[in-house]
Amino acid sequence: TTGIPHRPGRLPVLGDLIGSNPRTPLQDTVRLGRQLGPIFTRRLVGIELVFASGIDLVTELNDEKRFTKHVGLGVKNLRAVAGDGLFTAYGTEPNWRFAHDILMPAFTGEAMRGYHPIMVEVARELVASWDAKDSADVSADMTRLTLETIGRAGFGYSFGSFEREEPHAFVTAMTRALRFAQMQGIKLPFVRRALAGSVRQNQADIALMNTVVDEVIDARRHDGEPGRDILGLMLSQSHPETGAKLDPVNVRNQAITFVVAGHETTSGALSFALYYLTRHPELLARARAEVDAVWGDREPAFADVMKLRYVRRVLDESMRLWPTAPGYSRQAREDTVLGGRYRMRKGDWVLVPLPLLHRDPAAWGPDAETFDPDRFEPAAVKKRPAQAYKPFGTGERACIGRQFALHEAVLALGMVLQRYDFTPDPAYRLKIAESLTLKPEGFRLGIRPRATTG
Ligand code: MNH
Repeated sequence: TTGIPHRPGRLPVLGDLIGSNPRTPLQDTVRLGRQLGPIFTRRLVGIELVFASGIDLVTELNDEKRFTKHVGLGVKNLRAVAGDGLFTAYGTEPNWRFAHDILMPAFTGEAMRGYHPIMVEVARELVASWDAKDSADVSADMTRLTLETIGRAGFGYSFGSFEREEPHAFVTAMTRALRFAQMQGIKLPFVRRALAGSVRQNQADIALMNTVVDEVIDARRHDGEPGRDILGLMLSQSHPETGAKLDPVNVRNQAITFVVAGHETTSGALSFALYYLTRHPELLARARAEVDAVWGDREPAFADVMKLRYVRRVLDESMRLWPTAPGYSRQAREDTVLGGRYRMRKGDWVLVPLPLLHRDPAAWGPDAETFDPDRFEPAAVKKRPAQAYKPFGTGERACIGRQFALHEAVLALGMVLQRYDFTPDPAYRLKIAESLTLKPEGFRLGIRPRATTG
């Protein structure tokens, strides 16, 4: 890492700890990266991280022949909760490809057609809940929508998200277990002591998650038909060569993985989209005009959803500025040299902070910080480097749920634009909460059914 820029004034023991806030590691990295350029390092308590965010370096890192996903740092800590589930599996673990092959049919266009009525039903519940109030905590309600959607569409299980004020016990346990897992990566003495005090709570949380998942699986087993959703495929499909089925522990790990990976990210994307639309009334008017022209006041059929090209671009552009899964890591398959200068041994790895890649002026031009959905018009996309936009990751380990998330998000955004006028709080300044994912914090909107519709 010699020769790679870092924060000026790095200290011998504390490294770059000064100026870094444990609650905003990603936003700190973005701020630093703006000063330091396309590759830089941060040293934090005993570990030195390398970040590469320039389009040329990322284009190299995304080359699957030279690099592959690195399961380390935050992702590795999650193995305490999600084990060998798809997201946290090592590339060398046989269960990764096995589960990937079994689950691919749950994410085809045909599969989306099957999920569509369920997604509409959940969006209808969001609308019903908004009809009953005059303002909404946007991130909280989008999380209700996305959690409910993955539960019902993927597993035939309802968390009852719109019926309750407090989160479902599963969600409380999951959130706490994820936080515990993340903290295990922090070697500071006071953090270690705090963790030691919550070991029992953590055991109880994991036990509760396992119990819920096992109940969902048992209910499906007694149903007779396994079905073609995520759960059904995991229970019924066997390996084409060996005839083996996914082992029960892996099925549990996948269930937890899909609930975690399948809701926070989509929820954040919807929330950022509503934030940007309500900040730019002229763009909101364009998006709504599209909904009115394409859907009228009807509920959308499956094929109507992706006809909302502009609404889709609003989501694309929101995930450009704030990709809700804000980065990924890449490790060298063999000894190599990155960017013609930086020597990497086999296994050495680099982080890709997506908000920086997505604002690199070399790929996006001098106005890269401006919100402008027209960047995603086909002609504009064609002019950009292929690797400039990666909100769903890259290569073989890219997001399996991309189509699912986009169908769900375009549908839900279309339905709320169709039905509501919004009054944003002019005093609100975008504040971003970081957990595994990013979402706007404290973002409320006034909501009122439009005069022209029911
Ligand atoms: Mn998703 C992997 C972003 C929605 C299930 N997802 C990834 C990765 C990114 C990502 C980035 C790659 C991470 C890495 O390289 O380490 N995912 C998103 C975003 C959204 C999203 C921005 C919504 C917007 N993801 C979803 C949904 C599901 C899902 C919805 C499930 C229904 N994602 C996954 C799984 C993986 C993944 C599973 C791991 C895939 C693998 O490694 O095989």
